[in-house]
Parts: sequence; C-alpha cells; structure tokens
Amino acid sequence: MDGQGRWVGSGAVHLLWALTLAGLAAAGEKEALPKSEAMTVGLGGGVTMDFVPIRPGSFLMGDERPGGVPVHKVTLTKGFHLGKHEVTQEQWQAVMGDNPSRSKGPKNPVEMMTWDDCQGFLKKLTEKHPGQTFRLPTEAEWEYACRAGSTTRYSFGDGALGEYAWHSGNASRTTHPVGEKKANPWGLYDMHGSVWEWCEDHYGPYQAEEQTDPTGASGKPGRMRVLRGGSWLNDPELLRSAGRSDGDPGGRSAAIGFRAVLVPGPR
Ligand SMILES: [Ca+2]
Repeated sequence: MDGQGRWVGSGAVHLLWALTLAGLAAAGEKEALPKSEAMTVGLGGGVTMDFVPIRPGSFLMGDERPGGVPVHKVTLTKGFHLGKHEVTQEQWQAVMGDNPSRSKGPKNPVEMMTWDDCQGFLKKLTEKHPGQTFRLPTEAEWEYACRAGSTTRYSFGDGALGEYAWHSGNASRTTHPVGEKKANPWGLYDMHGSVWEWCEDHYGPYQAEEQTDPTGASGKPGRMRVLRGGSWLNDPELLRSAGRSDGDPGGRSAAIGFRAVLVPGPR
C-alpha cells in the first residue's frame, strides 16, 4: 500500500472547544479551570475521528459481583483523549485500505481485526500526525471513562440498558451504526455493548491494593489481552462497567472492535 493518496489532507488536527461545562464559559473561570477540548482528527478522504477529553482523577475499579474483581482505588495522573465512538469501518478503510468486517456498514464498528492489526492502525495514525500518539486505552483508562464518575452496574445506573447499548436482547445478532444509543455522562457512545473493545493490557487478575496509572497484569504477563464492554452477542451481565474478558492478540471475532486513545507527544 502506498498510502500517499489516502493521507492527503489528513495531517491537520482540528481543535474544537467542548461545551460540556457551562461554567468554563463564565468570565474569569477560563484560566482557573483546565482546558477541555474535544478533538477531531482527519484520516483522509474526508473521514474524521472524534475524541473526548478525559481528565485525570481517581475512581473505584472493579465490582464485587460473582466473577467480578476486587474493588480498588485507581488514580490516573494523566489526562487523555478517548474516541467518542468505536472505530468504524469507514475509518478503518481510510487508514488501512481494507475492511475485514463481517457485518458491513461504513458507520458500523470495524470487527474481525486482531489486536495486532489494531496496533498497525494506531501506528499509521501516529506516523501521520507528528506530535500525537495514538494507542489503545489501558484497562483502567477504559473503565474510568466508562464509569464517568458512576459507581453503579452501568454508567447510567442499574437498568435501562437497551437505551444505551446493543446487546444480545436487542441487536438481532449483528452490529449497528455507532452512536445510535445514548452516550454515557462523559459523552462516550457504545462503551456498553455493540462490540467488545481491545485494551492495551495483558489479561490477568487484578491487584486488590490501591494503584496509580496501572498498566495491566502484574508479574509475568501472559499472551492474552483485555477485552471490555461486552457486545451485541452478550447478555447484560457482561456489559457491566467492570465486566471483562480476554482474547488472543491474533484472534478475530465479529463481536470485537476497539476505540483509540490520543495523547500528546511521542509514545
Ligand atoms: Ca463497545
């Protein structure tokens, strides 16, 4: 793949002011509060990807449900930008020049790509946008953003899952265009359900102790990588904010996709 044509016009990173906090607009508060910018990145061919700012903070990770993991305090000291949506098929096509997905649709989440394939996608994006790094979220970053300040089963409470998520009970055994369901409190779509989302981390048991900027299983890492959020194929239990699974980084599934993290600077 020569890549030249696909990347024409893709170098610009556009900054848009997020209007999520009305207080930021008040005179005198602009300098007192950290900036909160949504970002839109060009992928080529007029295709873009939207990112939501996630501020540093602490949260309680995990849950105490059967099969759950120890609840423990996690602090993330660095902010980041997380994809507003799962990566779509037209976004994958714009960057990689192909579309491996089983359930075709330009706005549907890309699937049938491996964890390793995702690394190739993110590497290409990073190479094309000097000064920015694109990567997968850590498992802690993913749950922090999914919870969006909540401590309940889901980011919106304990019920009404169908308003926020595609799952086995409403998806008719296929994917759907991203963003059709309600967003979570931080403006992220389809964190619950739609497709599972690859995380950067190796899969393993949680530590019960408080952690800062964790990056996955401690000790000798295994081969498997973390999956989060459940999918159109799964029952509501697996769509919990703390629900998790694992996958072989070389494996493919029509129920597995991903979303990107954008951070400033080299990796
Ligand atoms: Ca998802």
